[in-house]
Amino acid sequence: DWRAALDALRDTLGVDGDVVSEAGRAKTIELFGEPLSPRQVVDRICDDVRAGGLEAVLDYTRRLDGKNLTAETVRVSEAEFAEAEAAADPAFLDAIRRAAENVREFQSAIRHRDVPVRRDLPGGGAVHLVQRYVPMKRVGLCVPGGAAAYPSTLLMTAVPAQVAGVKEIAVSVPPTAFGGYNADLLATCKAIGVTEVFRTGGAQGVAALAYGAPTKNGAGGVKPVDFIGGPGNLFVALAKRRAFGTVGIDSIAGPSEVIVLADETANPQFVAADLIAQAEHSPGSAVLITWHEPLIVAVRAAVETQLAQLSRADLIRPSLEAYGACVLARDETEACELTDELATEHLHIQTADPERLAERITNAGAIFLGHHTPVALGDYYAGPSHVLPTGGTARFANGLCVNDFLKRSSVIRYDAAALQAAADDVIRLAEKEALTAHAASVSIRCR
Ligand code: HSO
Ligand code: ZN
Repeated sequence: DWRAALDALRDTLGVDGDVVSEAGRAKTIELFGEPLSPRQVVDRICDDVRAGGLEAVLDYTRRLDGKNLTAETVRVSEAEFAEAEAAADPAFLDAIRRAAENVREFQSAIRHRDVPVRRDLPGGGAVHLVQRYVPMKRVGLCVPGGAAAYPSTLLMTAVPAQVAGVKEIAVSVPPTAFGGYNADLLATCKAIGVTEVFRTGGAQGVAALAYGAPTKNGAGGVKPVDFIGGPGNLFVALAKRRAFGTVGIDSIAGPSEVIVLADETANPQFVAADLIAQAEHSPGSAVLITWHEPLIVAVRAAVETQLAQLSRADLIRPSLEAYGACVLARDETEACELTDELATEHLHIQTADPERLAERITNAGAIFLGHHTPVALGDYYAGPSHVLPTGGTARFANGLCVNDFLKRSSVIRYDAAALQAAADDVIRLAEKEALTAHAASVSIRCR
């Protein structure tokens, strides 16, 4: 039952955070002396960081990550960046630079620009209106580092913020070999000019960014940010939710998903490779929807042969079995309706005329068209951010982009003649609301 499989995946994030698993029960008794739900754990961590500053962050880093860090070593030093850069493969750094350039180009092109509106009144008088955009001053970005290293996620969050014009970017990454001690990740920071990186994972990392985490003597520590973006595990997601209101956040990212929408022109080997690649995120959901039954048979066979040759098959197979599916739709229309209802993170349309089908889809985080556009291009290289809405939230949420790091203000200016022309209407509206002082603030200017 593929619907159940997809629901199961969407539940793995469990952003509600109220369920206490057996493992969680034991672990929280060990750490906190009582069984706590993930939400309660996050509440406690956030409260402690608010009260205890960096010392509390370092204490949780010791207890949860098993790392003994100090006010000095929690932040990546200049020397560590330089060392990482020297150790990095030059060809890798070249690829990073080209990827960053693609992201920069696309994000610059879609960046909101100030919009002026001028209203010249027939009887004289002018109204100037502007929708003005300014970058946030200081943002925090979460980069995961539990199961794999993600230099690409640094690119896909930091470059959009840079293009927005954000001056201060602080990165929170777990203190792991895949995170804050990963030479490729640190070299990537250096390559794109990100200099403030804290080895603080999980909820304590988010709390430090949201509330600030000063040292006792006030020197160093983490300064609070205005906005926190980027993906993470359940604890990161819950902490972001909790911090929302104190700071802005992007949408909450859960496990990765793809729907491949394909017809008889699709290459079953390509489709199989795409499904397997998404399952590699483990958990990752990979669903084929087609109205051409022979394709399902061919894709299933291709998945088997490809898995037999893959080094990471042990990781991928369980994810495919639990969260993968091939769905036979009656026809193209039913396939599109189903796809739209599922509101997937990635949609890859591998049909004869993918543009035409894409027009029928409202809900999808990113849409990949044609036989030569694997999702990996979007993950690493094309230009749109790979931080995308998951779990069906593409019905209302958007992928991260440069504009998430901008704020808008409306700017309004009337001259005397324009105010005179507007006065009667405004006074009438104010009096209807019985707000006579509002009315007076207009009439006092119009004699
Ligand atoms: N597919 C992930 C992004 C990613 N893939 C990073 C590989 N590295 C979420 O869109
Ligand atoms: Zn991916």
